[in-house]
Amino acid sequence: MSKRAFITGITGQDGSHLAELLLKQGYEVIGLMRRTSTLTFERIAHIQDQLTLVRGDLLDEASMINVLSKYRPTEVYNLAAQSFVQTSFEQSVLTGEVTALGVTRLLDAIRIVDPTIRFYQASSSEMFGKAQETPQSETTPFYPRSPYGVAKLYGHWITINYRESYGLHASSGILFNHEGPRRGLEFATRKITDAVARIVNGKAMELRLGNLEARRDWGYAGDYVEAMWLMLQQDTPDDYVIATEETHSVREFCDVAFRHVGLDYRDYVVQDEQFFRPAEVDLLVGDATKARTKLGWSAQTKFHDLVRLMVDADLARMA
Ligand code: NAP
Ligand code: G4F
Repeated sequence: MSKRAFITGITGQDGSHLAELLLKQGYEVIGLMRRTSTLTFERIAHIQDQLTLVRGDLLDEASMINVLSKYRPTEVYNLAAQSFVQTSFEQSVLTGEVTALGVTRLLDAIRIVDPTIRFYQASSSEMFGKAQETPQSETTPFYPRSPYGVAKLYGHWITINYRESYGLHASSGILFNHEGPRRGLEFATRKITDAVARIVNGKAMELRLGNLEARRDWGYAGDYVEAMWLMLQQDTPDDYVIATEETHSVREFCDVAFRHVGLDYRDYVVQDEQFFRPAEVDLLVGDATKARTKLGWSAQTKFHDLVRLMVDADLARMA
C-alpha cells in the first residue's frame, strides 16, 4: 500500500524536518497551510515541489474532513499549534481553541473519514510544568504552568481518550524542547544564537533576556521527528517521552554560544522584566528509557553540539 502522510504545522520547525524525513522514506506528503496574507513557506521552500500543500485550519473542522476525504492519508501528524508559551499568557483562549480543541476537531475528522488512520499528537514537556519529580517520565504527574501547557494537556488526554474509547491508533509524543537553525526567532535558543551572529556582525550591541536560571532538556529537532515516525510504525499506539536526558540553564546556553565566537556573554546579556513569565517552568529533564527500549530511539545531538550548530548556522546566514 502506498504511504501517504498528512502533516498539520508543515510550515513550522518540526513540520519541515518531518516532511523531509517522510519524503526520504518514500511517502507522499500532504501539508496543511492556513491562509495568511504573506507566505510562510520559508522552512519548506527547498522541498515545496515534492509536497502537496492544502489550505485549512485547525479552527475549522470541515476543512479537516475535506482534506482527509480527498487525500485519504494512512498517517496523520498533528504538529500545528499556537506553540509559544509567552503568547499563551496573552492569547489564552486562542491557544485553547487551536492547541487544545484543534486536536479534538482533527480526531473527530479521522473518526468520520477513516478510523484506521494512524495519528500522532505533538504533546509537550511543558505539561510537567512545576515538575513533581526529576527526571520526568511517562508516569510523572502533570502540573502545567501556562495556558499553553494546560491546552497541551487537554490535547494529550483527548488523544488517549479517543484511543481508549474508539480504538484509534493514536500516539502521543511528550517531546522535550528541541531546537535548531529553523527554530522561530522568539524562542530563547534561537534568540540567543541570532543575537550572537548579529553582535559579531556589528548589527547589535546587547541581548535582552528574561529568566536566565530556567533549565531545559534541549535536543535537536532533526533527531526528534524520527521518534514521531517510529511511534506510528509500532503495532500498538502508546505515549513516549522524547528527550536528551541532560538539563542546562538559559545562562549556560548563553555562555556556550558566546564563547563559541570568543565573546563573554556577561558583556552583552541584559535582563529585562518584559521577558519574564507570570509563572515559570524551572527545571525540565526527561527520562527517555521507554523510547530507547521500545522504539530504539535516542538523541544523537547533545547540548554543546546543538548550541554550536545553531550559532554557526546564524553566522552563515548573515555572511
Ligand atoms: P512552530 O514552529 O511554532 O510551528 C507551528 C505550526 O502550527 C506552524 O506551521 C503554524 O502555521 C501552525 N499553526 C498554528 N496555528 C494553526 C491553525 N490554527 N491551523 C493550522 N495550523 C496552525 O512549532 P514547532 O516547534 O515546529 O512544534 C511543532 C509542534 O510540537 C507544536 O504543536 C508544538 O506545540 C509541539 N512541541 C514543540 C516542542 C519544541 O520544542 N519545538 C516541544 C514539544 C512540543 P503558520 O506557519 O501559518 O504559523
Ligand atoms: O524558548 P522558550 O520560549 O521555550 P519554552 O517555554 O520552554 O517552550 C518550548 O518548549 C516546550 C517544550 O517544553 C514546547 F512545548 C513549546 O512549544 C516551546 O517549543 O523558553 C525557554 C526558557 C523559559 O524558561 C523562558 O522563561 O527560556 C526562558 N527565557 C529567558 N529569557 C526566555 C527568554 N524565553 C524566551 N522565549 N525569550 C526570552 O527572552
